[in-house]
Amino acid sequence: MNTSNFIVLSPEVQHALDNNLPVVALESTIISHGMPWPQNAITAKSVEDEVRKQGAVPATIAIKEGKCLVGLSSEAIDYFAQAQNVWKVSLRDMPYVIAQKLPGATTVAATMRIAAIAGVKIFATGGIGGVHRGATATMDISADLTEMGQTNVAIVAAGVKSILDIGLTLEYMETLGIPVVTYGQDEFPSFYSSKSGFDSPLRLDSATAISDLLKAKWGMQLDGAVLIANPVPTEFEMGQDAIEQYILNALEAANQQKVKGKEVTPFILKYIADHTKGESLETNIALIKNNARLAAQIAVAHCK
Ligand code: PSU
Ligand code: MN
Repeated sequence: MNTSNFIVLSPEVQHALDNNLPVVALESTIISHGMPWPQNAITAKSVEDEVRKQGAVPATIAIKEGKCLVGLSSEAIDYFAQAQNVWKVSLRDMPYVIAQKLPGATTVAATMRIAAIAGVKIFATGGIGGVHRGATATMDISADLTEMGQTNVAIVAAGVKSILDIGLTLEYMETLGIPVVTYGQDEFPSFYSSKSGFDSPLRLDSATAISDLLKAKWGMQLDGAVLIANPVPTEFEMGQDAIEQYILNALEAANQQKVKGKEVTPFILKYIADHTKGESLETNIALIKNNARLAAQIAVAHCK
């Protein structure tokens, strides 16, 4: 396979790609900047197990010593879960972190790009970045969206967190030509909750139907991502009103502490985790495992 000099596939991922076996990409920002130790390492490994149980190969992606790693060892997961100096790497940070040989955890945007270069088409995560509340003034719009407008990877996520402006995020995805498909329900989910108050633009009810949509999109050279919104399982759902108050408090704290740029999303996520006594963390872990399962089922269907 013709991969770039900057990409290193694990033997397991290399073998799977060489033999057209299903592979699911996983991001590392959620490990280094999205959850506390040790739940982050435990979750990263159990997410990989969920992918394996469905008959696919997990490819967790991160950057180390000048290489984009596609497929991490258990030791490497522990490293990214514990090290204090790991960069949060979106697209604009990639060349610097690679050239300076710094350790980097990849966001949705960076993970997608590396996955696409390696030949991995299906990607599971918790939530994507999007258009922030107040973006009409701050212009804080995640590079995840622009990357989704151009790179051919399907992302399974639990919708969009209401730390973002969900309506504007949906509008922006429409502008970029990104199909938004909710799995198994009509309403677009909002991460902690299966509800958001917004209709999903599209709905499909099986992994095979989703794989067919991917084949039609990319077969028609309609480049870019598909967002597959997978609602959090109801037993782990949090009430929309309860979470809204924490989000408002988090946004207020970010504002007061003058948090800016790439620090905004991790700050808000950490604030919510710290102030919900672990309930949000439990929900987060459950939904990412649920996303890994669906992503693996889509990857399996897509290889047929
Ligand atoms: N939203 C979440 N959980 C996350 C992130 C976003 O609910 O872990 C992470 C992802 O890695 C995402 C990144 O790609 O934050 C977006 O950061 P920014 O808004 O700075 O682009
Ligand atoms: Mn931002």
